[in-house]
Amino acid sequence: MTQQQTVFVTGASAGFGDAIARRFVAEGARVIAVARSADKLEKLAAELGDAVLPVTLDVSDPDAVKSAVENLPQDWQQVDVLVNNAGLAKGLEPAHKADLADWDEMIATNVRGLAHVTRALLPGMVERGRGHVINIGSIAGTYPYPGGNVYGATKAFVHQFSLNLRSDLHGTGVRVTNVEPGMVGGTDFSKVRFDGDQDKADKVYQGTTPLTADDVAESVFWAANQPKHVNINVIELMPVVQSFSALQIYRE
Ligand code: 8X3
Repeated sequence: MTQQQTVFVTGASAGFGDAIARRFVAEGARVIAVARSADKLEKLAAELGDAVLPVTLDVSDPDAVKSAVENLPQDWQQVDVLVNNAGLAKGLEPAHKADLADWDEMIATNVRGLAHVTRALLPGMVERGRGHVINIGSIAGTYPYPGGNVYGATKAFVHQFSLNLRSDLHGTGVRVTNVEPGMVGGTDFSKVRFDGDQDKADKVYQGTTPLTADDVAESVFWAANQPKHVNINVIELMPVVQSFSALQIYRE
């Protein structure tokens, strides 16, 4: 890193976001740590000190996003890297049984929230002729699986939005990357998906060595620190224990 980066990380109070914030701060960057929970953010800020600016914000609330970005302290306004990490999966039921409230929540955060945060920070990046949007996608946006329905579709949005951003930002110097992890253990991802059922969540990772949040943070940090003429478009990573399977055939 040649100069101190200012990194805006959403969903920074846990999981990937927490690991990403720590990774950047460890390398001398400062992080605007955004999350819904003020308490958890305060803990992170207390631990990492002045390098962290905690911002309590629910990215699914468009007015709150606009005002949070407009009201960043003067010396934190020049964001070099936006990591759109806030996102969630809710439910693994087939589409005809899924809870519509779960679908709405995923769309509100993974799609609308990500789009609004990006739209709020992009003009400054374009004006400065530098910046980097790093989205956290998922292999679920590329490979369908039973119960993936809306979750996978939101991540397909993130993939295509990332590529389309690159087209729009052509010639501006602003970079865009989509990081698409597969199975990651040690976070609340599955607990949230299964509505707090820890046993069900633990079973997902039983007998496996999944990716860790630190593995994802490493990919994000690496993409952000390539020479400035290099744009990493997409990073897809999986644990060795995860791979592809045959298409399913229903036999009558
Ligand atoms: C999560 C990856 O494999 O659980 O984004 O769908 S997976």
